[in-house]
Amino acid sequence: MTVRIGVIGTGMIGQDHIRRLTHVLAGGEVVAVTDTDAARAKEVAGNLKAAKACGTGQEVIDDPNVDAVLVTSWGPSHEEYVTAAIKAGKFVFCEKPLATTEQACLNILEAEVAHGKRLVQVGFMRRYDHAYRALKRTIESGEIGAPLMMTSGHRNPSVPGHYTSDMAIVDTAVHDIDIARWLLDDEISETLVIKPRQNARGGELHDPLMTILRMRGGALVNIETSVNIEYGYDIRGEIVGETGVATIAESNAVVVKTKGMFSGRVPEDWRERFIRAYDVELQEWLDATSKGTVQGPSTWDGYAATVATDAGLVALKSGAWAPVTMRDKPSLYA
Ligand code: NAD
Ligand code: ISE
Repeated sequence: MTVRIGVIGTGMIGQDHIRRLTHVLAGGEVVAVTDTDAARAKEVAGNLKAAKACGTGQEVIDDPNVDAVLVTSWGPSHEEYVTAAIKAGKFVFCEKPLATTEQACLNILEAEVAHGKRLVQVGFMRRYDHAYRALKRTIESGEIGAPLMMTSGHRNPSVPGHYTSDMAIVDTAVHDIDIARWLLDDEISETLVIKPRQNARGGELHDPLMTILRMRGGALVNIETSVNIEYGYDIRGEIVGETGVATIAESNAVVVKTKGMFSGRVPEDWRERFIRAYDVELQEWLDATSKGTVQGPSTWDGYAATVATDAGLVALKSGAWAPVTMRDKPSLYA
């Protein structure tokens, strides 16, 4: 069965996902798109074989030809579309963050629990990356003993003009928060956000930021968020265990040695670094959707990550540890 997909948001990642759904993956076809920038949606639809440009996200969701919805619009708009897709009983893949506030995530969670069946997958693509999967296998094998500390480096060469210091936590560190929960198989109990000397390239932005998570089991996670580091998109991860250390290797395929030097490529952006992870993520989503199921990161995972980013915003302002307090986990996500 071909899953007919409606895409809400045809910006950078919307277009990248449409490219992979159309030219790389099997079992899906984009049949409708929309964007608040109507000209952009029209242009994207025009480049596809059988897609129409719709005036609104709700129109995409209501379209009887749309089996499943891909939400790739700006974070603050996710709640409206994901909730509407749940109400329509349609599977929905929502790019991270699930929503930008704890309350918005709770509203989605309550809508899905009321529906009684999982419909939502959140775009935490690191869980599909071969290096992170190898790191998880290493932890689970017991080879380095119980994990005690994790370091997560999240470096962007630059960010667009509308990017704010809050986004460094809500939009960027949210990936590290999710991957820490997943790798350590634990929830977060509190968080602290520290401001180092500011990178002059970022103007007023608090950049870099150092976010520390204390997990319920006691492990500490140290997240560096640098969003103006110029040299490339560099994602780093290391776990210190009781008897050993496991580190994500450099992502370049080739190391060049010449004239007394060695070098390798640093990815330009997330599209390059995680290209295969996005492919696996969306292929697995298509396969599950065509069978009427969902398997990837859930609404609960999206909610848990945003509870931590909300606490991170409190900690950024106060300079003190902020508690991360979650509601009980509904049995739907057991
Ligand atoms: P973008 O600014 O390039 O594109 C967003 C698009 O959404 C724009 O075309 C904008 O006009 C449209 N839009 C905004 N509000 C809308 C609304 N209410 N209805 C319909 N369209 C609307 O941004 P982007 O980089 O593509 O990011 C989009 C989402 O994807 C964000 O949630 C972001 O965090 C996420 N993202 C995830 C990854 C990842 O690695 N998983 C990478 C990049 C972006
Ligand atoms: C962007 O939205 C992403 O999700 C990228 O993966 C991340 O590295 C970047 O900082 C975000 O703005």
